[in-house]
Amino acid sequence: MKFSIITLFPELFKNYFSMGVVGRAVQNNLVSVDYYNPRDYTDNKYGSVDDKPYGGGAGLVLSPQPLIEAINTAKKHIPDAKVIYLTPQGNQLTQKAISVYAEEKKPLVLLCGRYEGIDQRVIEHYVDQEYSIGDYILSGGELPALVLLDSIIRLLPGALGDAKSAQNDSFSENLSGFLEYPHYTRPNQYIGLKVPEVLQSGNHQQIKRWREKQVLGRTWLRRPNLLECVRLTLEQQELLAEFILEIAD
Ligand code: 4F9
Repeated sequence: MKFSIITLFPELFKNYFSMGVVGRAVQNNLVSVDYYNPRDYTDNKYGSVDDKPYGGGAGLVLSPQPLIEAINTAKKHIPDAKVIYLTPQGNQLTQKAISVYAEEKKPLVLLCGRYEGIDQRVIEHYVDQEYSIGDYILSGGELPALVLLDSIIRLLPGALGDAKSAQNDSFSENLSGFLEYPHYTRPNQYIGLKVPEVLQSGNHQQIKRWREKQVLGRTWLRRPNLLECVRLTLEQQELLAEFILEIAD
């Protein structure tokens, strides 16, 4: 899958693309990444990429010319690419949207803003989709772009060592929007802290039941809004009732 990143700070990305799951995906040619720095596309002699906002106000706005030139260059290399702008004004980025991008494998141009934002004409005429990664303000779109990249790349076939481990994650289609059960590894006792007995029992049916109960209970406790979107089976309702009784003790 091809990604083009439009950023004033390409160096911010390079370490991330050299390590871990994402690094391996690049090494194995599952993913290619190109950078376009608006700084390299300015047509003014000062090489400036930003200017004061029309109408007044604090901060600077990224000028249309260097951004559009960078987008056009990226699109010339990859004509069918979709342009995504990372902004708090965008749609909430969800696992659903991420999995659609990973399945389509269409090339993406990720546009990263800085300062107060980018000229609205770029958004209206050159951006296909706007995404927010949450209701907070960052100093630029680079971290949200990395979040989007990471979440797509790990879903690409062959990116994860263990093909199954993507499937069981919270929010995967598979668990359809529940949180995950808790995980434990050895030792079974550490500074007096114990691993739940059932997980050491070897009884796979009981383990499965306990995990399902934790999935439901944790979602109910921590993210009750997620339960509004699903209809629990009778068995799930029973498990959840059991969880609620157990934490009441
Ligand atoms: C983008 C924050 C997407 C959250 C971009 C400042 C941003 C952001 N989600 N904040 N520039």
